[in-house]
Amino acid sequence: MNAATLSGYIELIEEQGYCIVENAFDQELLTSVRDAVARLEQKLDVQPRGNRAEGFATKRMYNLLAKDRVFWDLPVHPSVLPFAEHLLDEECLLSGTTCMNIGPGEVHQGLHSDDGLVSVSRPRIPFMVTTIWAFTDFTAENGATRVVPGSHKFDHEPRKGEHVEHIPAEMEAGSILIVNGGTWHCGGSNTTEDDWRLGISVQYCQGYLRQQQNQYYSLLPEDVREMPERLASLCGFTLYKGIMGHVDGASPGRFLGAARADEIAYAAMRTENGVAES
Ligand SMILES: O=C(O)CCC(=O)C(=O)O
Ligand SMILES: [Fe+2]
Repeated sequence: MNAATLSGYIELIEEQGYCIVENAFDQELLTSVRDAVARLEQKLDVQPRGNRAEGFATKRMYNLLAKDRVFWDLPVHPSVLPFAEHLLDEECLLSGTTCMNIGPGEVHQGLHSDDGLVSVSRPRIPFMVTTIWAFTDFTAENGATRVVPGSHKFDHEPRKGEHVEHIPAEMEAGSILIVNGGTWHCGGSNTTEDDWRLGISVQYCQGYLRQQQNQYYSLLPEDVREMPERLASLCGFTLYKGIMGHVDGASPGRFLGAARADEIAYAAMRTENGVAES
C-alpha cells in the first residue's frame, strides 16, 4: 500500500474510528484460509462456546498461528501491518488471531471496544488495533460487524442499557475492516437460514501491553525458530525498546534458539570498554 493510499485510510479512521479496505487480499489466500478453517473446525470439533461474547451459534478458534502456518501470512500482510505500525508504532505486538464463523441464529454480540480493559481515561490513543478479514461476504443479515461511527472519541465504554446507533460494516469477501481499539463495535446477529459469516480478526496492541492471547505458550519453539523474523517480533520474541521482555538478559527468541534473535537487553547502553562513562 503506498503512502498516499494509507494516509487516506488513516484520515478516515481518525474521523470515524474505522475504515474498510476493499480487495485487500487475493483469492489464493482466501481459498487456502477457508480450507484450513473448515479442516480445523472439523478436526478440533469446534462448537459454539455459549456466551454472549463468544456467541451461541458462532464457531470460534483462537491462537491461529499455532494451528496452521497458512495463518502466518495474515499479521504481516501489507494490507494490515502498516495500519498497526501507524496507529500504534513499529514495536507493536500481535495481541490475538481469532476465527469467528457466525452461524444462522446468532444474536447481536453486544457493543464493546477491544481495548476497553485498559484503565486509562477516554478519549485516548488506541491501545489496540483490530483488523477483521472477510472470508465470506459480510452482510447486514449474516452478521457483519456493527460499528458506531465516531465512538473512538467517546469518553466512556458502552454502558448497560445505553442505546446508540450502530451500522453494519458490509463488505465483500477479500476486504478488511480496520478498527481503532477504542471504537465501539460488535459481531452482528445472523438472521439468515444458512449463510455463515466467516471473519478472522488479527489484533495488535501496544508493545508494553499484555497480549490478549498468549503467544509464548501457544507456539512451539520450532514455530518461532522457523517463522519470519517480523512475525516472531510481532509475537513478542524480541525486546520492547531493547529492554522489556528479556530472559536473563536475552530476548525470548534468543532464549528459544531462534538464530536471528540475537538481541541482548540494555545493549544500547553498553560502553566501549565496559566502564561507566560520566
Ligand atoms: O465477529 C465480529 O464481527 C466481531 C467480534 C468482536 O468484536 C470481538 O469478538 O471482539
Ligand atoms: Fe471486538
